[in-house]
Amino acid sequence: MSQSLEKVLLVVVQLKTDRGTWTFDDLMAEMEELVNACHGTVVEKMTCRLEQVSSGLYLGEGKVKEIKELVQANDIDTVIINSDLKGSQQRNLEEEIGKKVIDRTQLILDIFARRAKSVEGKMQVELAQLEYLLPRLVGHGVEMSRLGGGIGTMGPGETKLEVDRRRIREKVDRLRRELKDVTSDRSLRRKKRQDDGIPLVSLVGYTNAGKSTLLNTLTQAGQVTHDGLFTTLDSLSRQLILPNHQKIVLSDTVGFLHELPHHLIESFKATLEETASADLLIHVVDVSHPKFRNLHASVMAVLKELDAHEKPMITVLNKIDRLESKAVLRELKLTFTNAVAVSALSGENIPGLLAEIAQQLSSLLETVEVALPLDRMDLVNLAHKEGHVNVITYDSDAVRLSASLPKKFAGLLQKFSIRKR
Ligand SMILES: Nc1nc2c(ncn2[C@@H]2O[C@H](COP(=O)(O)OP(=O)(O)OP(=O)(O)O)[C@@H](O)[C@H]2O)c(=O)[nH]1
Ligand SMILES: [Mg+2]
Repeated sequence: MSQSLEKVLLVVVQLKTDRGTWTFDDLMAEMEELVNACHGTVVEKMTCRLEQVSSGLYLGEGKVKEIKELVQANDIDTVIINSDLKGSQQRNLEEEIGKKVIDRTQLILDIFARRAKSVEGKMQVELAQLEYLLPRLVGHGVEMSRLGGGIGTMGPGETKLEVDRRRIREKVDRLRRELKDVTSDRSLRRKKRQDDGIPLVSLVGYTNAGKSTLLNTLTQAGQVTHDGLFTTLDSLSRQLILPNHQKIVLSDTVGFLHELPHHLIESFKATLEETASADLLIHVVDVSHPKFRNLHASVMAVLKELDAHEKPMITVLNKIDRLESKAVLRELKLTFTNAVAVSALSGENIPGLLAEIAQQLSSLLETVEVALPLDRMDLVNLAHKEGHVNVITYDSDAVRLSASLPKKFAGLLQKFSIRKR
């Protein structure tokens, strides 16, 4: 059954104090994409430059009146403002306008709630939603009572609202604990992989940059891709063998957004930190986006917050099939760290990217030349299993081989080295 689209009035506010490279048009375009991702349709748009925020209504009274008129004239269901509103401001606006008013964080949380599939993803979103709700829980006590209540739960003198707050705090604590368990399972697996010397390579980038498409092209992972924001929320990892026979694990995860709400960064921290713990980051940039430099900068800002901005990084200049002229790429290759231009969709220059990944990871491999005693076939098998055997000869006294191996395994063979030091 098709759901009718909610009619939205989009209000894009820029504060006098906002500096930066995002224009009204840029902000509007991104907000529109966010609304589309929520099955809303933008029927009216409004911009507003604010000298200062009004504590009661956030916007000036004149603007609120204008909004009210537009809402009535166009039968609008919802007003969405690209700012962070205090609970009281949101309520006051709703009272004035007579319709639902939503801020940017709530809009993004809503998209995340629609998209989360895995148990962990759902828990992370719920945590972010509850933390968003807590400070806003004023006078909504009656509605919240559905969540809990019951005989014996209300302490003497405690108001309904305090009970609701306490219940939510308890739920937040419980979610945090449960998330920790889920996460520690995964970090154990990651640690095992890293102990095995298999490098972890993480795809990072702005939402819609083409990370999942690239994962699919490189590994046939079958990850869902879509032209819209926040298609992927749950991480997915796949093994990949590079042309130099090195095994790596490549992982795709949630995309970033300019000024990603703090609650989301906090509750997705485990996922994001795992991404950041990679041996190599592949930063996918959609160079066909008119403002791709802004998007690149936003991703770098989130990476900085995760303390991962100085990790080894390859910049993938993606969607080059959409460029009218490729002349711009020459300059971009000089501007961005270890840049490789590709089309994840058509496969153009994927070999170039694979070579760059191998190059960046080469320091994790070691080449050994050894003469292994005949009773150490276990080490011959190890070399085959964990690395790449370049040359092997079976002599009457020893098995001589040259192989590239992750450093840990190379160390095990080293005592049989025949290379002169
Ligand atoms: N023309 C063209 N389109 C591409 C290319 N790479 C990805 N796309 C398209 O861009 C859109 C987004 O791709 P995804 O792979 O879903 O992007 P993502 O980075 O995983 O996005 P999120 O999961 O939302 O963070 C899809 O419609 C893809 O088909 C490319 O090289 N060329
Ligand atoms: Mg994706």
